[in-house]
Amino acid sequence: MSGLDVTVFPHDFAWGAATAAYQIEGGWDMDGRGPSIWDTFCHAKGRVFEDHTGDVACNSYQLWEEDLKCIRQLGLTHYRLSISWSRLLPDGTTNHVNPKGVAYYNKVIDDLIAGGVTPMITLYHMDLPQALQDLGGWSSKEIADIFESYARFCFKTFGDRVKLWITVNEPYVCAKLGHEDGIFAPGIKNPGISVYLAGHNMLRAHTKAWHTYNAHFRPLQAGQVSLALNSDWVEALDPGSSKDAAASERYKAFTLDWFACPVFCTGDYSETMRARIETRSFDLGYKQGSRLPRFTKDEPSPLGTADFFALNYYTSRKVKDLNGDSKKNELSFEGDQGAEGVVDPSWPICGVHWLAVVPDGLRKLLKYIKDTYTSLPIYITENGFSQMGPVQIEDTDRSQFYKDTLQEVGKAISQDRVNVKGYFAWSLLDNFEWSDGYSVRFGLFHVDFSTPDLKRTIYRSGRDYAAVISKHRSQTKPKNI
Ligand code: PNW
Repeated sequence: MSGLDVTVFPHDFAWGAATAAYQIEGGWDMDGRGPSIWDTFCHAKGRVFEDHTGDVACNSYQLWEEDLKCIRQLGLTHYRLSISWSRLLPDGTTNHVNPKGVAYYNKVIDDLIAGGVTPMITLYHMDLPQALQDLGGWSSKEIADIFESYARFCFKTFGDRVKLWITVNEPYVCAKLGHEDGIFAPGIKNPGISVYLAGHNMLRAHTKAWHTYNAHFRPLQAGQVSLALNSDWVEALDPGSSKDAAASERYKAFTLDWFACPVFCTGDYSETMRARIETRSFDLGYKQGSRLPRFTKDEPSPLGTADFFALNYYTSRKVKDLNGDSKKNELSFEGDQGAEGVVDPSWPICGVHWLAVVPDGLRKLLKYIKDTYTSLPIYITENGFSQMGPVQIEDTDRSQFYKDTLQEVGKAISQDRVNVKGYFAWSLLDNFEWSDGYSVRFGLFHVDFSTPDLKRTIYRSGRDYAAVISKHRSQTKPKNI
C-alpha cells in the first residue's frame, strides 16, 4: 500500500480489525457455554457449506493469545470483537451467569488494554442464545427487555474498561437473512412478516440498551454506544429512468433507512417504507393488521440513540424497478421494496458472489450519511475483501483493495469533510463465514483449519496494512521539542 497518503487521517484515527464470537471462538460447549441459534443451525445439516460448523472455528476461546499476537503484529490501535451472549449467560438471562465466560472476556479486555489496544465490543453479532429462540427469539416482544438486562450486565461488568459499544450488528442482515430468506440462523422463512417484526424488536432492544447506558453508565463510564448498520452504495441502473430512480429510493428506504431513519431522523420508519407496506398489504388482501410494527409512546424513542454512526460497507449496487417480476405480486420483503440491486458488469467480483469491489462507493456513502443523517463521527466498523479457492498468502489483489479503499476514505475526510474516526478491516482472521463455512476467507491472517493448532500466518495484505498503520503513527506522533 505504498503511495497511500496517510497524512489526511487524523492523529487519533482508529486503525482496527473486527471479528465476531461465533465466527472465531469455537469452544461451543466448553466451560458452561449455552448453545446459540448458530449451533442449532449448523448441527441441523444441509444448511451450511459442506456442513461446516463453528464448533471449533479458530478456537479463539483457547487460543486468544495467538489472536493477541496477530493484533500486535498489525499494530492495531483498536480491536472490535463480539461477546457470545450464551457464553456469558447460558440461557440468555441474568438468572444464570457463567463465571468462566466473564473471566474469558475480562482477560481479552485486560490484555488488549495492557497492549495499548482499545476494545470495541459488539453485544449481538447474529448469535442469539437458543434458549431465547425457544421463547420466540427476535419475533417476541419480551426479547427487548431481556436484551436490555444482558446489555446492562455487560456495561456493569466490563464498562469500566470498554468505552466503545455496538448493541446490534447489522439488524438488516439478521432480520432479512435469518427471518425472511432463512439462509442464516434461525432459518425462518416467513416472507414479508417476520422480517419487519425481528427488525423492530432489534431496534427496541437497541433503544432500551442505549437509554440504560445513557442514564446509568455514561455519567460514570463516559463511553459511547451505537448500532452497526450495513449498507451498499446504490444508484439508479438507468440514470435517465424515473422508474429506476424511484426504485433506487425505495431500495435505500428498505435497507439503510429502515434503521437509520428511526435512530437519526424521526424516531419512526420512513413514510416511503410505511406507505409501501400498507398499500401492498391492502392490495394483496393481507388483513392481520400492519406488517410494519409501530413504536409506541409507552417505550423510549429510538430517536437519538446513537453516539456515533457505525457503518459496515462491503459493496455497491445499481438498482432497477421490479415491475413485471413475479415478486411484485407476492407477499415478501423484496416485493414490498419493489426494487432489485444488480452488479455493474464493470465491477470486479472478488471471492464470494455478492461482493463486487467498488471502493469509491464507500466515499459516496460516507458523504451521503453526513448529508442525510448526522454529523456525528463515523466509524467504518467493517469492510473487507474475500478469497476463495486455493490459498494465496501473497494476496496482492486484497492489498490493492485496502489501499484503494483507504484512499477513498482519505478523500472523504480531506475533500468531503466527513468526520471519519476509524476503520476496522473485516477480518483479523480467516473464520467461519456463516452459510459459506470456511470456503470464504476474509482474514488479514490465514488460519490453517486442517491442522489442530490452527496456525495463523499473516497475508501480504496484513503486512501492508501494518505498514500503513505504522507509517501513520510515525508521521503523526507528537514531536519532542
Ligand atoms: C457481515 N450478504 O455480514 C457480518 O457482519 C460479518 O459477520 C460477515 O462475516 C461479513 O459481513 C462478511 O460477509 C454479511 O449476504 C453477511 O450480503 C452477508 C451479507 C452481507 C454482510
